Amino acid sequence: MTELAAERPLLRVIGDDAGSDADVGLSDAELVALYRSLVLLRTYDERSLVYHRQGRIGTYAIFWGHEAIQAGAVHALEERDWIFPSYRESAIGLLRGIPAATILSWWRGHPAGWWSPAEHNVASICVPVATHVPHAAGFAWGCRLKGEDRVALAIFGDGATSEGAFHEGANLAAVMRAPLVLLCNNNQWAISTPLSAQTAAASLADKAAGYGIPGVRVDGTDVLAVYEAVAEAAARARAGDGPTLIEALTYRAAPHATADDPTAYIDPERVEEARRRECVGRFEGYLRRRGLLDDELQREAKEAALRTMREGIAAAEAEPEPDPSLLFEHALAAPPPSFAVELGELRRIGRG
Ligand SMILES: Cc1ncc(C[n+]2csc(CCOP(=O)(O)OP(=O)(O)O)c2C)c(N)n1
Ligand SMILES: [Mg+2]
Repeated sequence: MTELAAERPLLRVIGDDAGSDADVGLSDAELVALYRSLVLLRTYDERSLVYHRQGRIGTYAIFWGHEAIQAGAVHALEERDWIFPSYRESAIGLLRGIPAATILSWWRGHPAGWWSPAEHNVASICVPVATHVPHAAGFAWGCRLKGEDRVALAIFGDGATSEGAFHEGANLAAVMRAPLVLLCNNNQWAISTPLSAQTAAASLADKAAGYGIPGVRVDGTDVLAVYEAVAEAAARARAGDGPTLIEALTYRAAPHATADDPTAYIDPERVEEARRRECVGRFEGYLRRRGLLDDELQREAKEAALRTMREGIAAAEAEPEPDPSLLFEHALAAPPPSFAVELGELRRIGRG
């Protein structure tokens, strides 16, 4: 099942020692900034799991081990480029200045959890699988028509590549040469559906040939490999050469979400292996080999991220309870009478 994917060569930059490390041309300051982004995402994810267990946020989609895909991609883009995330990349906006409180509010189901996409160039978190791919394709095509120098990045999972929306978005973007980067996080599971049940293709990157676009495979736990692949794809898109499909290979080392029990289906040895090769530790090894990371920076980056989270959850919890009438507003121009009855019931039982 998973051997299929592992057999093929992957683009890698981070090696196992200084002799096998490569260089992507980032300055020391940029490498450290990338590290801080990784630590922030890792800390956000670990604290969110705790907040969920404490009943402070709702069901949460864990992205432990997938931080390199998100941080590598964001650092490869310009601020003016747009990001279209799925639920798996819920916190990617942190790297674009969206406050932790806003994203935590989203997971609390609170209206403070939404932002204006145009403020941060980050679209809303997309829960319906793959439906943001055509959004990103249309957006990218629109930018091209308007002569705007912007690239759109859509991040989605292996399961998303089986959806009609993925096909429609990829095909349209390719035909229109839209400046789109299609970044697939192939974590080899779609909840309990393994990759072998998802596709008969030898790799997801192979699907690119059907759209007439380049397909690239990278090690998704290597933040610099992701950076390099996305930077090249974005440059191609900017030059008017259209989309690229990047398959970032990982293995899901955490439950699909807090409501899932993967012990019923996952291979525990593969999980162990994925946890050993996790992306933050690998990048820490790389930075230490280059003399860019010491214990003090490591401690300080973690403390800064923890502070962001403490302040974020405090601010999210300080938001006033929303009025339940919001549940019924902005949906229908002419609400049916049942809405008023249901709102009255909510108020009667003290939920408003
Ligand atoms: C259109 C649609 N169908 C089904 C679901 C239920 N669902 C939620 S996550 C998921 C699996 C998606 O797997 P993948 O695309 O590999 O992303 P991952 O969760 O691994 O990041 C499914 C089927 C959904 N959210 N949207
Ligand atoms: Mg998946």
